[in-house]
Amino acid sequence: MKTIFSPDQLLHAPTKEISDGQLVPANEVPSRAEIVLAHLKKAQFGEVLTPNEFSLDPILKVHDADYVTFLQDFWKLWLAEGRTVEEVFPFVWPVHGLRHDIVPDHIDGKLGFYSFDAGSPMGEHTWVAARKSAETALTGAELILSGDNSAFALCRPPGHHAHRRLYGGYCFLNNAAIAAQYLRDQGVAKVTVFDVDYHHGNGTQAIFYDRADVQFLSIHADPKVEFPYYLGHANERGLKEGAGYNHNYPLPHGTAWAQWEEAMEDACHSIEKFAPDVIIVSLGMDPYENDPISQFKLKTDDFTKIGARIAKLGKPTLFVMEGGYAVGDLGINCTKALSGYLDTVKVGS
Ligand code: SP5
Ligand code: ZN
Repeated sequence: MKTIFSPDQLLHAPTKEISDGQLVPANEVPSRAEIVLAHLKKAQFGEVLTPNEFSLDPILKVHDADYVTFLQDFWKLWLAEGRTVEEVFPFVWPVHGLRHDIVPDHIDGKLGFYSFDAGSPMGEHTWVAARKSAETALTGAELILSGDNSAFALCRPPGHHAHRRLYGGYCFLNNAAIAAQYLRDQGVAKVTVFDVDYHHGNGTQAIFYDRADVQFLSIHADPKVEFPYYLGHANERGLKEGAGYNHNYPLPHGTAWAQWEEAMEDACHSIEKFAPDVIIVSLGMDPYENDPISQFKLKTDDFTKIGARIAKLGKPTLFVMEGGYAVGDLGINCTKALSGYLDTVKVGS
């Protein structure tokens, strides 16, 4: 299995984030990608490619043009306002009852308009890194189109919380959604996005919510008690043509393998019924028992089992990295998921 990664993805390097009422050390840091890369190399997992370059078109198929312009320009606007702080945060949002039809000119107004949390630090190089991260996913999609049975897009920053016109949850561009849409535009009829990150993939869900050509399934901590709080309940099943193509598995804090696996079995049956041409896995390693921001209890070997079960679905599969913050164990957990997949594919073929 080939891995795609660009060192430019390391340029987004936040040092702190706002969480639990205070400034705390950032969780979504460059070393996450470096340790995954180091482990894949150590395991001689396969070739590592740098992403191809793309025009903005495949990104603009998923994200609104004004939002993409904001991501490109916010640093300039920040400096123009005389700000010297290196990390950029919003602090005011257009929630219920406030207007959404006029985008403010001021940087602070724009930051809140285009975000849903204060936990996603941005800086001078965030746009370059986020664009490369999306191109990493797109290159993975190209590998699948050219006949590879699987690929690993080592995306960072992650993507699954980003909506068409909102950043949040450390995510700016929705890498998995951009890859899914690209596959559709290249003639792939049906795509499944299967999200195993600890957090609900609210962005991906929202992007495909009214569509029957992209199925979305997510196993995650119950939003009643976990970020992103306002989406990810079991009764969100899709709208219009998309009705029945969205599946959420909210699980309680403390969930360990037996309960997680039960949800995965149900999800896999829905995937089999949908019969996609390609599966995109939003691969978050944060269901891990030692993850600093998660309250699930999966063990390292459980990631092998996740990979193996996905392999049994028997479809071309693009793995797109999402979260996972136990940096010391992230490389091993990610390698386990991918090798669990690959070893099972080999046995089956
Ligand atoms: C891609 C991804 O995994 N994004 C996750 C973003 C989560 N941000 C909110 C974190 C809230 C942490 N609360 C628990 C802190 C334990 N001290
Ligand atoms: Zn997560």
